[in-house]
Amino acid sequence: MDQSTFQQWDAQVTQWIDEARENILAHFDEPLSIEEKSGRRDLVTQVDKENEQRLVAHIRQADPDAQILGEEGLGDHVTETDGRLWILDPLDGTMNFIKQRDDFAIMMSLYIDGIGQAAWLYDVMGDRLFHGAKGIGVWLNDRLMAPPANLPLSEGLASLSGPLVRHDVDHMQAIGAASLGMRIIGSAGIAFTKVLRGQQVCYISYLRPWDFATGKILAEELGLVVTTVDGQTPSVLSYSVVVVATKQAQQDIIAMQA
Ligand code: 2AM
Ligand code: CA
Ligand code: CA
Ligand code: CA
Repeated sequence: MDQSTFQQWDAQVTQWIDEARENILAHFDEPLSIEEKSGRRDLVTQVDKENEQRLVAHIRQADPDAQILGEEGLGDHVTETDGRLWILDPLDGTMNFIKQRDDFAIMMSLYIDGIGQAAWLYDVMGDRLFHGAKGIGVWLNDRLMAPPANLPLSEGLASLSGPLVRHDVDHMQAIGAASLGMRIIGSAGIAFTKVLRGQQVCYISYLRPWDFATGKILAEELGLVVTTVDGQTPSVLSYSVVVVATKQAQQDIIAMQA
């Protein structure tokens, strides 16, 4: 994608995200309608669904030939990545939204023939939009971001996920112990932003496509690496343990795998 194509999409998508933010804020003081998906920690509200419905409608109008993969299933049933594919998470960190009204994000990105092209990751309460395109750069709001320092695990904070810590406690404890400290944020999107900004050297979590597709484009553009825990390229259509990290921290984490 060339710079002017990115700028055209950026202007449109930024408006859609603003509208999604307004919708979230409009529900702040009302009781939410909350449903369980796979269990008591996996929740969805009417706000997740409304946001997805609106974002899908905008994409359909602006890019009618594209496929759409959205968490709440209001897009398409996507089985291959050929052609244009939008991947979106209309509200990432639903539990944080419900319990904290803080630390949640909106994420969307465009893939073409399986290759990430452009991405928008919005930290709603921090009012920080991380946006950029492959080969063009990443901006935090209107400021061009520099690649974060390539620190090893021993010199940074490690962001982990609650489910991984519960299910793979020894391995996660070892990674945490090798770092300067563990953090659990509860939103994949917000955790990605910490690594993009150089505040944390890695984030490790079980992630679905909409949880990492957007952050992956931004991270790689800033010289970070996004792999599975054994160093492979994660498929944007499957569920895996994903590591986003500095190059050095990723090597340290893979070495602890055995
Ligand atoms: P979500 O809020 O969009 O569902 C919480 O640890 C983080 O992991 C959030 O970013 C959450 O995204 C994501 N996640 C992925 N799979 C999940 C699941 N089965 N239950 C809860 N959160 C999940
Ligand atoms: Ca969810
Ligand atoms: Ca998510
Ligand atoms: Ca979500």
